[in-house]
Amino acid sequence: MLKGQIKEVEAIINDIVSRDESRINAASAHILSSGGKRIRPYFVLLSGSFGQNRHVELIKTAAALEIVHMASLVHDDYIDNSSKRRGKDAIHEVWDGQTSVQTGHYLLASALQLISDIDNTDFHQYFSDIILEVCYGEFDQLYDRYDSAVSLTEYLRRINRKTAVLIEASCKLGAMSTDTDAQTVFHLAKFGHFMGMSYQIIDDILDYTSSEEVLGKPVGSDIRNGHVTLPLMFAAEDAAVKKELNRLSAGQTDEYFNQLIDYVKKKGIEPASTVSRKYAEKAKFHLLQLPESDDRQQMEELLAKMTKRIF
Ligand code: 2DE
Ligand code: MG
Ligand code: MG
Ligand code: MG
Ligand code: MG
Repeated sequence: MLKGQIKEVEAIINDIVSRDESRINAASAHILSSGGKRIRPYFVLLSGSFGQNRHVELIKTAAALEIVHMASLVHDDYIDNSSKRRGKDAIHEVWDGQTSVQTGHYLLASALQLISDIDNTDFHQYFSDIILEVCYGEFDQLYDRYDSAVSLTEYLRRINRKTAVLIEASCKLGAMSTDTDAQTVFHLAKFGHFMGMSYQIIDDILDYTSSEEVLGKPVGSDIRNGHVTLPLMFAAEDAAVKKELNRLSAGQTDEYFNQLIDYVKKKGIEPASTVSRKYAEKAKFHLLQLPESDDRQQMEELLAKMTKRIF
């Protein structure tokens, strides 16, 4: 049943990227065809299984959230100057920066159109709030660039905004589509929040530990872009590393960055993984407050998959 629903979500997205022959549609189709795990749609649909099933709303919400995610990736790769996504050339590489900006806007507007079909103003309000949060998260990150003194609180707030908010929204909007009770909505939202935090910390770890072949996107780019993330923050608890980190700037040499990456691999990965695991455990705690079902079981399995993908 879930697979069938995901197919319906795919059909909506496909429709949006094949409206005409324009370059924007070709670029949107390009990001769509590069795959993706459809994590957000899965969690919308699964979270919608705890109350009255409202099929059309769930499918549209799932598609809209995936499209916002796609839009944010198109812009993210341009902002991060990242040449690959899911093993394929990024849009700004195949075409150019202007095309990537326009494609992101097009996808975002299409998501808004889908959500406005749903006759529920709470939905509209919440949906626009989360998009704003994602924008704020990226702004936070921009302002924190090359700031070697960024605090743990600032880091956690930033990853919440740029990543966890959207995963939380998948669970919350899925639940809200079904008129389920406030307690269920609460636990699903918390589950999504903690899973999203765990997930972005792993993304930040993989930027140090993985390879482009495995990840389908360039690695080692956070530090080169001046983004101080959790693994680096832990490594910098060592005074010698902290001293090096204080010299972080855009003009640093390859040798400097490679040295810092080595330090992080030795000292920062283990403690950052522990924090990620703790968030995953919190997510699981909230999930287990809900009644047992096959769908809950699937959510538990997805959580495990998403939060254990180290290396
Ligand atoms: C992924 O972080 C974060 C993505 C949020 C991007 C949001 C933008 C502003 P990463 P990876 C650009 C809002 C834009 C919208 C809503 C259209 O660590 O490692 O850069 O996968 O992700 O590149
Ligand atoms: Mg990026
Ligand atoms: Mg980014
Ligand atoms: Mg990343
Ligand atoms: Mg990512």
